[in-house]
Amino acid sequence: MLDRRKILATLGTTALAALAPTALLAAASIKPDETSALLVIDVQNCFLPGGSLAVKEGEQVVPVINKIAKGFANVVMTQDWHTPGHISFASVHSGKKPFETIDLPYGKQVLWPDHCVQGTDGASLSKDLSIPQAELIIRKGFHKNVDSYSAFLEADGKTSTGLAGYLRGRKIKRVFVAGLATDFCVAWTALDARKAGFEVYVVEDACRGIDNQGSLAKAWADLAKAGVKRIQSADIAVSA
Ligand code: VGL
Ligand code: ZN
Repeated sequence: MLDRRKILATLGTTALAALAPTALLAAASIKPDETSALLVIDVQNCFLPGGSLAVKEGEQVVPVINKIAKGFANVVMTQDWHTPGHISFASVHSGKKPFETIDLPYGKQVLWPDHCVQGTDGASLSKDLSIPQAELIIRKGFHKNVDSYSAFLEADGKTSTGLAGYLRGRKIKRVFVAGLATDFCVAWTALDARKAGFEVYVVEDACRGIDNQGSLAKAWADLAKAGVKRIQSADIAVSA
């Protein structure tokens, strides 16, 4: 007959034996290769503390992104890059306030505080990013009458930024998306990357969201439905 201590010991061993290999495998199980690219979305001063459209805890993505970037030979960064008086700014629509919406020819548009105006300090990438190997910086949202959350397609749903062509030309098959904000530019970029045929991962702890009227939960639901994989930075193998 097994006594209580023996049962516990047996359970303990079995539980450990069952769990340990999985736990070990789960750590850093994704190894970026030469067909993988990290997309670092809009880590710009306007979205960081003190910025005009500051994302809560936005600065916390920077060390996480710097760390995972070491695992990638291919890194593309994006910059939200609006004209002065851009159509997405609440300030150009009389009687409208930031975070309200309007209907535009291409659909619903959330209105924002003025942000990421071309050539301003707010539009600069964070000086704390440390990704010297980054190959391309893609700017978006530079047409005055069309917004572009996505790094692939403007909000009219048809004007390409050229990013899909660039990635295909570089033989990239898998993209990892990180940055700001989870529920806008990160999510729209990830969804369009899927539509363009890439395998797509969003690195959750390397992103922060704005969460305007349930937008963060909706974004994660849309991403899951589209087959985008939700991972953590610790899932990515960083050192060779
Ligand atoms: C973004 C709102 C407006 C973003 C850009 O980078 O997520 N959000 N423009
Ligand atoms: Zn913007």
